[in-house]
Amino acid sequence: MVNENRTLIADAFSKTGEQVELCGWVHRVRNLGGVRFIVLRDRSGQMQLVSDADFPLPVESVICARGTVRASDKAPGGAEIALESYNVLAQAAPDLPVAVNQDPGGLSLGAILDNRMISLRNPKLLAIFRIQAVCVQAFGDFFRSEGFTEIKSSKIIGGGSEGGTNLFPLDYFGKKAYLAQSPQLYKQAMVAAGLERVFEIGHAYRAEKHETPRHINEYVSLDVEMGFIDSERPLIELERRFMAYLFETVRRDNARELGLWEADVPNPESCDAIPIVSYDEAKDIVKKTTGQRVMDVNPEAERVLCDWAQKEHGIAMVFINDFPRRKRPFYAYPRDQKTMSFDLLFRGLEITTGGRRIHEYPMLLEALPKYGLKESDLGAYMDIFKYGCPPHGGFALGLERITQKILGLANIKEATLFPRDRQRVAP
Ligand code: AMO
Repeated sequence: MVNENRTLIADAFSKTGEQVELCGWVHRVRNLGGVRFIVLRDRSGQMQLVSDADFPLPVESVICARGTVRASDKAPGGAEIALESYNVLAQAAPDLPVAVNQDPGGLSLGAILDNRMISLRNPKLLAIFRIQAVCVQAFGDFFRSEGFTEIKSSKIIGGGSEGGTNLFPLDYFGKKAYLAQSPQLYKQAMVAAGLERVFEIGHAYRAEKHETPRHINEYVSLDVEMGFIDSERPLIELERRFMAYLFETVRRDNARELGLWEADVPNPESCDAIPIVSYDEAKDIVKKTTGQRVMDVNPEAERVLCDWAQKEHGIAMVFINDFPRRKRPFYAYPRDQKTMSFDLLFRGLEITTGGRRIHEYPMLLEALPKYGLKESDLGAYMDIFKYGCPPHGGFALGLERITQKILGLANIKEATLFPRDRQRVAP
């Protein structure tokens, strides 16, 4: 029987002199001069159990342990348990494929991902996903408080939403379907349906063949869309406030996890100082800083721009707006030869794309051929505009990229529970 009233390890530290029952995983076992020091781990923390008796269980076995809490200067956290008895809920095999009680810095990414089911038990690796969970929560809380309604749109779609490439085809009862590249068209539909402000947290699929530290084939897209705006500026200001809220929340709720990684988020107040530069200005800044002319804001340019922003504005983040039409999908709202669209870079990486969308039916009809599209390619999407849609826009953040950059992880796959790449569909 499992005692449902067991004490959580984090709470046990303040129960000196009391008898407690803790349940968790055997994290480490040491035998020093006949005394066994067993570190037990649960979701709230770790605690040392001390026993004179033999302790034959392999690490990662799951037990419930009973004993008295006593203060000890030598024990981590200042208290330990004098182990009196325990029962075994599950005995682990002795050949653990990767160590989970050491700094994962010694493991290759391949070893971490090949043994994902076990490597996730490493408290430092698990901490990544505690931070990620707080990011998801902060996103929902912030946008709900701003009057946005959460939606869940289908991930099986009949055609592309971000252009025809990078689509995963699917045999759908003998018909061709695809995995959604983004909820783009659906979030616009829900603004027009009358919700005005919507957000979605869901997977997006990109059949990108390249192998980079910033791409995965399945990622979590944090999407926002809102009506009654007439440029990208209100979206930028909304995202600026969201980023400040996110950093404040992570700093408050993830102090322990940030500590494990020796990482920190930018000062929330400094989000007010994130500069907004146009696409052309961004390229000029790169040229001035490096002496090199760039044709595009490529990954190297993104790093240069964030270093520049850190130096000039005190925060390694930059909004870039005014992207040329050829760089943006058909739905981007034009401003001369440019578009009312933007990206947000954070610590050298694009984490957001957004902008105002074309909402006028005639303008959309005119734009489609420029992107090699016909009205019939978009099917029911066109009804959104044919029958009255407010001016609107939105943006999307990549959850894994935010997590990666908060923690300074070298590869986005480290910030993905079960990453999907060209080689990897399991575990
Ligand atoms: P975009 O395609 O730029 O825009 O994607 C938005 C954000 O999603 C993340 N992202 C990815 N993360 C990991 N691996 C990938 N392969 C990947 N692709 C994208 C990035 C990126 O900034 N519909 C528009 C958004 C909008 O305008 O609202 C879109 O999907 O963080």
